[in-house]
Amino acid sequence: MEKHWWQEVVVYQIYPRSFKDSNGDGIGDIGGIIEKLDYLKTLGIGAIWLSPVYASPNDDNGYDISDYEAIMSEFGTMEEMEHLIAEAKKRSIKIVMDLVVNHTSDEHHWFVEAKKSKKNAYRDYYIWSDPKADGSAPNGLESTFSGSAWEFDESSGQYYLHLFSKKQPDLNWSNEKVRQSVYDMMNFWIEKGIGGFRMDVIDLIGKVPEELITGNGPKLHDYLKEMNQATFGQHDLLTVGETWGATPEIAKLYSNPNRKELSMVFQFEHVSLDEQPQKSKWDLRPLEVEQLKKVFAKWQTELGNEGWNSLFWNNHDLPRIISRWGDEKNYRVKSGKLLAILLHLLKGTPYIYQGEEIGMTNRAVSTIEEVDDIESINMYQERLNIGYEPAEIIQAINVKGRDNARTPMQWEDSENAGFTKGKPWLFVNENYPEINVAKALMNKDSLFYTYQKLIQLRKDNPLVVWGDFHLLKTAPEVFAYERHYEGKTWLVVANFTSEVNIFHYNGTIKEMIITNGPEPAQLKEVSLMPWDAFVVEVV
Ligand code: TEU
Ligand code: CA
Repeated sequence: MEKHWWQEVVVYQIYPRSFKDSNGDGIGDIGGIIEKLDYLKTLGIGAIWLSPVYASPNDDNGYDISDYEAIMSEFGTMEEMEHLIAEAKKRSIKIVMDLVVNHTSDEHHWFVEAKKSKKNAYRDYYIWSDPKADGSAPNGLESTFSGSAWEFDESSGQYYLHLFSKKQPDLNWSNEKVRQSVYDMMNFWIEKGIGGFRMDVIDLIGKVPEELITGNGPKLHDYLKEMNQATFGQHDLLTVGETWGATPEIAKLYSNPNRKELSMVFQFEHVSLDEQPQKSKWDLRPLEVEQLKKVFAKWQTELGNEGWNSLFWNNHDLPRIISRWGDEKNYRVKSGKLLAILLHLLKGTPYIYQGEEIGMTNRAVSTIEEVDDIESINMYQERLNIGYEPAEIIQAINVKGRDNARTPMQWEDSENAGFTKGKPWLFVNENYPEINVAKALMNKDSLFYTYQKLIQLRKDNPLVVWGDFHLLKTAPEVFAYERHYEGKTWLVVANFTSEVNIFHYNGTIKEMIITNGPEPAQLKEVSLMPWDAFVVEVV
C-alpha cells in the first residue's frame, strides 16, 4: 500500500468562533488562529481541520454558507486566510478546509435565484417538490434539527428540501451543473495551497428524497469518484468524509485506495454507544466498556489494507469526552490521559478537538436562554410541545448538547480565559482559572504533555502508524491491546474505570513507552488503580 503524509500526522480541529479573538469583538477569528500557530507547533500537530470560515449568516455557525469563495467578515479577510495558510506552512502545518456541500445557506445567490421562479436557471440547483393534494409536505422526511425536512415556498407553491435547518436548503447533486460548480470551488481552494477537505455529511449527497433515501444513496460513490478526478485526485490531499451511517464495509467503499475516492471517513459507531438504539442522541444509557472495545476492535481489524481509520473522541458536535466517559470529578487529568493514550496508540489518523489537549469539560446551563446551538434550541421546543418537563430537556442538553464543545478556548486565568478582551459570544466555562493552556504549559505532568508525547511517539515509531492491532481478553473494563510491526510488539493497557482491576499478561517488559502513573515491574499480575494506563514494549 502506498504511504501518504496524512497517515502519519495528528490533526487538530479548530472551531474558529471559539478559538481566539484577536480584535476584541468577542468572536474568534483568523488573526487569533495565526497568533496561536506556535502553540500548535509546540503540540506537534501536522494539520488543522478548520471548521467553516466562509461567508455565512450563521444560522448554524458557518455550516450554512452564503459564499464559498469569501471569508466570513467576523473572521477576517481572504488576505488573512492566505496569510494563515502561508504561516501554517512555515511550521509544516497543513490547512484542511471544511467542505459543506450537502446544502448551502438560503442566502447563497444560487438559492436566492432559485427561489425567484420555477424557470430560473438555478431552480434545479436545489430539490423542489409539489405539495400533496391536501397541501401538506411531499413526504415524511425529517430534519436533523427537528420537524419536517420540507419547507413551503409561498411564491412558487412548492416545497424545498432541507435535511438541516430551513436556512440550509439541500443541493441537488443529480444536477451536473451543481457538481461542476462545487468542483470549481474546490479547485479555487486547492490552488490556494490547502492540505485537504473535511467533507460535511458527505454520505447524504446521493439522496433520493422521493424514495425516502438520505444516507448512502445509489449514486454517492459515483459522485465521489467524479469529484476525486475533477479536483484533489492529482494532489496528495487529506480528504475525510463525515459519514454517520458508515459500517466497516461502507468505510472501505470510501477509503479503499484502489477506488480513488477519499482518504478516510469519520465513523460514529463508538460515539453512539451511550445512546438508546433506534432512538435519538438525547436518549441516554450508560456506556459499557466491553462494547467500546468490541467496536474499536472491529474497525481496527476490518479495514485492513482496504481502508484507513480516523480516530477521535471529540468534535464541535459532541460533548467533551472527559465529562462524558472519563471521571471529571475525581480523575479529570488522569482519565483524560487514559483516553488520550488509548486513542493515539490505535491505527489510523488521530484528531484532537481544540481544548481536548488541556482537558476542557462540558459547561452546564440552567435555562434555554443560555443556549446558542440551533439543534438544542429546536429540540427543546419540540420536546416541550410533546409534554417533556423543561428540567428534563435541559438535563439532556447538558449531557449531549453541542454548546458543550463550543465554549471559548481557555488560554489563561485572566478574564474570559484570555479568549477575548470583549464580551465572548458564548459563555466561558467557569473552571478556566483551573483549566487553561498557560497553566498546562507550566506543569510538566499536565495532560498537554501527554498529548505532545503521544504525537512525538507517532513521529518516531512506524509501529504506531503501521502496526497491526490485536485486542486482548481481559476484565470487562480493562481495555488492552497489542500493536505488532516488524518483529516488535507494544502492549497498551488502560483501566477504563474508577475501580481497581487486575491484569495478567504472558510476556516481559523491554521498555517503558508512556504512562499516566504506573510503571509496572512485571506483567504477570498487575494491580490496576483507577484510570491507570501504560504502554510498554514487550518480548
Ligand atoms: O453534522 C452532521 C450532523 O448530522 C450533526 O448535526 C449531528 O447529527 C448532530 O450534531 C449530532 O450530534 C455536520 C456538522 O458537523 C454540524 O456541525 C452541522 O450542523 C451539520 O453537519 C449541518 O451542516
Ligand atoms: Ca474577533
